[in-house]
Amino acid sequence: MEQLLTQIKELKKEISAFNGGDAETFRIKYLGTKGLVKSLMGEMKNVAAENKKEAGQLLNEFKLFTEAKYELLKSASTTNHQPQTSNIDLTLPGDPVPLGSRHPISLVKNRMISIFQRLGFAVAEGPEIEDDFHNFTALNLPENHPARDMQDTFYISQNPDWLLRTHTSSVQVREMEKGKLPIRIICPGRVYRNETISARAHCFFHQVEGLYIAENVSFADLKQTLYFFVQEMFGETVKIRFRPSYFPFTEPSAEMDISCLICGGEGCNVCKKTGWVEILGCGMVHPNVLDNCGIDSNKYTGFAFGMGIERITMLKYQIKDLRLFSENDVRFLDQFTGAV
Ligand code: 2NL
Repeated sequence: MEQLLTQIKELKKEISAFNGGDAETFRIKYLGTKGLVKSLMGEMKNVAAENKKEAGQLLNEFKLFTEAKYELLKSASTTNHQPQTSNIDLTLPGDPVPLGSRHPISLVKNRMISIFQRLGFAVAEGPEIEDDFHNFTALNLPENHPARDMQDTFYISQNPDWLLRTHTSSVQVREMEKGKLPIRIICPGRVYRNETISARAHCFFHQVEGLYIAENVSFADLKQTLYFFVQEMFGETVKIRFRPSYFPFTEPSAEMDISCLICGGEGCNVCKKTGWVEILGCGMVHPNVLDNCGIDSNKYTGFAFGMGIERITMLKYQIKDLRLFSENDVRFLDQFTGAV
């Protein structure tokens, strides 16, 4: 047993230091049918019965050690002995590496940001998991408003209520709470609503909301800001119109349409023969909202608006199914390589 141990120890040293030839020489010397591993195995019959188990383990471990060295020599020999000449034409262009492209939602979002930045709007961001106050209460939504329903909003917990924000207005509430005026921000980001998924609805989408609060801000400021936006986004010939609407957080409230980009107002399928397509909701910030956020509604007024980035993107690129945005199909995404 003692003798076997010293023998293995010596051989391991020898093997570790082996560099006297190629892998095949090594294999024949140690692992071949007449190799040293085999002959050591043969010694087993001379080991006393009570030591057989331990000796067997030692020999097995030694065999694995030797095989590992052989594998190492084999892989080294394939990398070291490259042929001196080859048929590879080094002047051929390489295989192209697919670079990917910006997602259409990001393209449109970035463009929207840059348009509003030119009007002095800063970008504000906030959490996607919100509390009830910032998502609903501060925005003048009564306790029993249907948007608060489990059917419409994803709740993470109830009492206290934590939820996935249903709009980025919550970010604007957080900005107003900071108390630094005037405020001129846009809030891009992902929002969540509990909807049945279809070509027109999804359980999440992207929004850009805008908020401008200062002294003497008027509806005329709102109209001019949004007119500038659509001209930059869709071209100078685009027309706008406002229709009265209702939101709990604005008064008065309106929906804004643009003249149909497909038929130019003549009437087609996209505009359902009306010549107009709705693109956003807006209004003057409700005094209750200002008060809820600690802003003096006697001194300050403001306007706000909100729009879906998916909707603007679908109009701009004539995309007919909302689900394409979240399916990661490269045949769809590839088409936006180089787009702006
Ligand atoms: C829509 C309509 C709108 C707002 C969002 C807003 C935010 C604050 C105060 C007042 Cl903090 N209003 N946001 C106002 C009117 C409409 O969005 O259809 N969005 C997709």
